[in-house]
Formats: sequence, C-alpha cells, structure tokens
Amino acid sequence: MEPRANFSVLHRACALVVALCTLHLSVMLLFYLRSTGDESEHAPPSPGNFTLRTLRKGHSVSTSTMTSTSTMTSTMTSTSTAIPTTQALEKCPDTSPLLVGPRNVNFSQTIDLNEMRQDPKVSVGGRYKPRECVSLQKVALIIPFRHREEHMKHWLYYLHPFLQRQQLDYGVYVIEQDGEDTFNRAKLMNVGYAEALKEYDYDCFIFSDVDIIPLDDRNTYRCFDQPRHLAVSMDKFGFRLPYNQYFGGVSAMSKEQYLKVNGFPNNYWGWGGEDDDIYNRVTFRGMSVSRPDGVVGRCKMIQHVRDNKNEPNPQRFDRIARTRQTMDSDGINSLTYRVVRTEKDQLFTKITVDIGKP
Ligand code: UD2
Ligand code: MN
Repeated sequence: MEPRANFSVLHRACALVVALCTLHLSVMLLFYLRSTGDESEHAPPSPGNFTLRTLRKGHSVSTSTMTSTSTMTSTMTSTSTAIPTTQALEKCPDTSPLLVGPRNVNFSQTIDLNEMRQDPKVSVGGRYKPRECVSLQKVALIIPFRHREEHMKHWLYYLHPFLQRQQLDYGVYVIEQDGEDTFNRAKLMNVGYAEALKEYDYDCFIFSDVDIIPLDDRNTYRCFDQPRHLAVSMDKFGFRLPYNQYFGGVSAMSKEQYLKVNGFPNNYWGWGGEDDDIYNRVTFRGMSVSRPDGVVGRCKMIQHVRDNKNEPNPQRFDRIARTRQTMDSDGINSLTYRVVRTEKDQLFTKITVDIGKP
C-alpha cells in the first residue's frame, strides 16, 4: 500500500505542475501576440505609451531597468490595457542622425506659430520627446521674460525644430516677471528651475535669453561634465567671445552642477553682472566652463534697445566682487516668489511670477 499511495500523490503533483505550465505558457503567448500586433502599427501615443511615460516621470533609473519595470507593472496592475509599445526603444545615439549643421535665420520674417501648434509631436506646455529612441537627457529650457512677445515667437519658431533634431526630451518654460518693477533675470532663472522640477524629473537646465537663436544644431542644448556656455560665438560680438570669463546669453547646468553653486543670485536687479556672478560660482566650486567651438557655437541675437526697468545695475561691480561671501546664502536655497498665473500654450508653459522688488 505505501509505495502505491506515494506514486498517486506524485502523479497528482506532476499533473498540477503540467497544468500550471500550460496556463503560464498560454498567458505569455496571449501577451506576446497582443504586443506584436501593437508594434506593427507604429501608432501615435497609445494608453500603453502613456503608462510608460507616467512611470518614467517617477523613475530615474536606467533605460533597460525602466523598460522592464514598466512592462511588469502594467502586466501586474492592468490586464485590459495594452502592453507599452515603446518597450523595445533604445537609447538615442550620442550624436543625433537628424542634425543638419549650419542654418541661417531671418528675423525680418513674419512668424506664424499656428502651423507649429498643430504638430502632434509637441504636447501641450511645449513638451516633446522623440518617438524613435529614449533621449539621453531630460532638458528644461528656462527663458526669463517680460514684454518680448516678438522675440519669443522667433525663439519658438527656430528652437522647437532645433531641439527636436537633437533628439531631446524637453520642455519650454517662459518665466514672466509680473508687474513693472526692475527686471531680475537671474531670479527668474531660479524660479524656472524650481517650477520645471515640479512638473518633471529634468536632469538638465538650459538658461536662455529670449533673443538668442543658435545657428548650428551641432551645438547640443544639453548638459556636459562641466557647466556649459552655449552662446560662444555671437554676431553681436563679431562671432567671438567678448572676454574669457563670459557666461552670458545661454548656459547649461545639470541639476547637480546647479545645486553645487546654489543656483543663480537673487539680488541682481536691473541689467548686468548676474552672468559674471554665476561664472564666479562655477569656478569657486572647482568646476570649469565647457564650450563648443566657435563654428558650432555661432548664434544671433535679435537687435533691440534696452528695456524699461532694466537699466544697468550700479551695484553690479560690488556684488561680483563678493560672490565668494554671498553665494552660500543667496541662491536657490533662499529663493522666495509667488506664482501669479500659469498658461499652458501648445508650444510653451508660461509662468507669471511675483518676485518682489529691489
Ligand atoms: C546680456 C546677456 C544676458 C544678460 C544681460 C545682462 C548677451 C547676449 N546676453 O544681454 O545674458 O547677462 O546682458 O543682464 O550678452 N528680458 C526680458 N524683458 C526685459 C528685460 C530682459 O524679457 O524687459 C530678458 C530677455 O530674455 C532678454 C534677457 O532678459 O533676452 C537679457 O536682457 P537683454 O536682452 O536686454 O540684455 P542684453 O542683450 O544686453
Ligand atoms: Mn538681448
């Protein structure tokens, strides 16, 4: 009796294992067939894509981990939604194959942005990510702004395609100073950094004047090992650096680099000096400035007169001389402001802020 009973238990256990395996295989086959079907469509963002996108927001993990995490999560939490179709996406290459090199720009042209607003690749708020690959960096573009609507149009018209050719996962943030008190470019940069991070897990920040247009898309608007100066060869300065420490116009800092220097100063009211202050911060923290070469770094500034309430700041020389003493207490760690309103255009997010006055 004993061996026979054992045999029967064994037999049943085996049958159960076989049944479970069959069930497992059928489920796998079902999911495989559904995901192949989705992939062949090359469809625009589907609910599956959205799942992946949402998950990416919260996970700053490597691409491969991210892909498998999202697949697992969607399989486990929802049996009715499609499997993410972008799971096979690879990282974008270091150099985008879409670059075209030097291009001219023409500021006398009348710009109509409505055609661009219909581009389904740009999502509301001026957000974009390539469909063909996973971007190497998530880049927030921060533009300090007040009463420069015409310049903004040119910037959007030229920069959206430029950034897309660079295969960046990016968002455009126009930070508008509310009211008519003295302008403060650097403080608006700090606000842009803080507000952009509330929306998405950006790892790189490009701080750009509204009136500067790069002429060569090989000048990648991304972050590097060292803080990067991007507007190195401007028409306004005869296509060369005006001085070696010049860090104005357009610059790029990773989140880490930015935090290391405590961001921008908040107390430069009016024109000038704030770019030299941030340059000082970078060197005092043992970093250096990286730059593209003078050909790739060519850019144009739209000609303009000095704005009202942005007169040269008479305190700028004293302040620049004291960066070392002030930088730890004046910066992103001491930033205060109040958001007055947020506008989501198709091509940008405009955040109007009350930043106080001198
Ligand atoms: C130079 C620098 C700039 C900054 C500034 C001194 C270049 C190309 N740029 O610019 O980076 O260091 O000197 O503060 O050298 N803005 C408005 N509305 C205003 C005033 C300023 O939107 O009423 C914004 C806008 O993005 C503009 C930026 O602030 O591009 C800089 O002001 P600017 O263009 O008047 O100064 P500019 O060209 O001398
Ligand atoms: Mn300017």
